[in-house]
Amino acid sequence: MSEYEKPVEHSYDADDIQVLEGLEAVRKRPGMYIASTSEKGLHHLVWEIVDNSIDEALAGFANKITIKVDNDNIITVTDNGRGMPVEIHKKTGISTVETIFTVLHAGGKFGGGAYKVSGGLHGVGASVVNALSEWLEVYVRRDEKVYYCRFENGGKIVQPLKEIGTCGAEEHGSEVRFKADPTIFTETTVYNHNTLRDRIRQLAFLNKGIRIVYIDEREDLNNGEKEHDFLYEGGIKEYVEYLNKNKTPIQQDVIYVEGEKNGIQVEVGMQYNDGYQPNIYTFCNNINTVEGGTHEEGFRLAINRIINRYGRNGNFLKKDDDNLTTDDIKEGLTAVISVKHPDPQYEGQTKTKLGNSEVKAIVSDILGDQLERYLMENPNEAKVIMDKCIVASKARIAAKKARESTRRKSVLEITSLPGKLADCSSKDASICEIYIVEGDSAGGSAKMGRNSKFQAIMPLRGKILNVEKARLHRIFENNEIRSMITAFGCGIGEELDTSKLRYHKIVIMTDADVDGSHIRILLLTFFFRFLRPVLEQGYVYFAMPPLYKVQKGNAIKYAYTEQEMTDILKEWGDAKNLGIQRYKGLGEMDPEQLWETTMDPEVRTLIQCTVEDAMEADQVFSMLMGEEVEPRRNYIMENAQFAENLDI
Ligand code: 0RA
Repeated sequence: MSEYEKPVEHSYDADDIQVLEGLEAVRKRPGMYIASTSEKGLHHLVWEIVDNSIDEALAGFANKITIKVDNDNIITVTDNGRGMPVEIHKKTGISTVETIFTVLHAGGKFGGGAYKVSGGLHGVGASVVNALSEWLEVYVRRDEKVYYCRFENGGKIVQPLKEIGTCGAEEHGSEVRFKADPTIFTETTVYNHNTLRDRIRQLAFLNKGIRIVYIDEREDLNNGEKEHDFLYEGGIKEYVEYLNKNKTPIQQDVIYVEGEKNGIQVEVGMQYNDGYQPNIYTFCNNINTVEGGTHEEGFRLAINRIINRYGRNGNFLKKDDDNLTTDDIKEGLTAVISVKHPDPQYEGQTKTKLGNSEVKAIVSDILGDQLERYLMENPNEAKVIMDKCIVASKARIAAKKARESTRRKSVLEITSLPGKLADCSSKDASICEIYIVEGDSAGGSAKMGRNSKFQAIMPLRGKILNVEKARLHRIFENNEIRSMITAFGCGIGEELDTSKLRYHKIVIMTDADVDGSHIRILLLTFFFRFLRPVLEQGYVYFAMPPLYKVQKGNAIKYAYTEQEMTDILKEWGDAKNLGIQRYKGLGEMDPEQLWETTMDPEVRTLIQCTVEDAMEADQVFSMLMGEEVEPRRNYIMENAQFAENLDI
């Protein structure tokens, strides 16, 4: 029961006081009503007001909403709906407009008409915004009249609703202007342009046919984007196209499904791209339900049932084949699932998991029927989808087999270690090191020069697999990668267990040249994607081989950087009687030199690799493999030699 419905035992004045106490409670504990009083909560205010206009539009009375932020960070939200009701409200004795902005939870259910679709999660009502504003004004255009009221200081009425003029009959609608109270929002009262823009765009996708205009007058903050005009007649069909914009769809069109049952509206858009990641977003009443819930369950149920049934009937799946798993079906699938529910129940850690149990069957039935019909009516598209899912399932099965064969079963099975690995004799991981060495000849020197008690050597040959482009099972098929995984002994991905790691130092030893650094990028990318905890826990290092050897008589010095070289030359004077050798690669060093310069723990320098290093490598990689042509071309021009070795 909302507060204004409580039995009225007091006089009109007492009611008035009760209203003020309500808003005062909001100011005392804003955290109970909005997300926070930080930047997030500030933006929350905007969504509270916008939600009301979206409800008016969803009820069929408005088709345009404008959201403006001006130089003083004043927000103005305008719609072309019926205009908020201006007559005296029976229960409060004041105008309905004022009631909306002063009585907690009074948003919506007045006339008992349409339910409140929008918001819901934080649908605490416009009164909360008023309570947390320095001032707030409302203009109503209705029946050819313009009405106005104003509140200050956290919702205290300073101008009760009054008629201030006339307007054309077609100029109906509501306008709310407010300035967030800086004594409440102490961190900031400055809105983030991109936050507003992205959510407004999303609202336009989720509510097809509603035109939402976003105006940001703040020249220094608006990225040069003063105005956005969002209108998507296709709704989430266009949302899915937008999400797949930088990808390569393998289907002509987005599969779009909509339906309604028991007052619950369901909309689903889906389209496959040639990638491997699923991109599935779910919403209830325009809220992104990031924890999923019953609508997502219904979606999974439907795609699983229908794709497998179609696969069997169409003989894509043979008699002995297992069913496709949901993961097989989701590979490369971009989908948006949106439901609108009159009484949503949210669960989960962050209250973003839809809990209403009836939704599961409703989504499953509506999507199932229409998806099946789509596949029947579009056999070419259906074939593309089936082929994609079947390839995914084959890859999954192959990857599982490969994982099983690379998994170190027990210490006794030492014979299964890769042939090219020269293992160390110690089994104490805390002192063991493995050198990943570029090239066979350097590998040979390292094997001879090492201390075989605790140093293992693993030479890498030839082109290393490009993990970004390769599908999972291709990664496991690659010999260099398999050898590394087997040697490390800790498994990878979900099954990774660093307590099983056989070496507490994994040392990447490459030439100090461009190719060497590129091999490092490839290795780091692989570690970043599949062995991240190993990186995070500090087990990965770079060896630092010298650039120069300088000899004067019997004395030898090594220079590891150009600066060190300059220093040595300064110290030893004229170069005429110095023997200077510039190392072009590790292979030029004999075993003793390699030991005494790069591998001997007493003198060597190891650089511990950080996750940031790996992240950067990963980004270079993504850039090389990604869609953007320009940066890739520049990079290839600058690194032509390396690029030849990469199949991009
Ligand atoms: C007429 C009746 C009701 C609300 C509105 C108009 C209305 C409210 C807002 C809020 C922002 N813009 C608006 N435009 C119109 C009451 C609705 C009900 O009780 O269901």
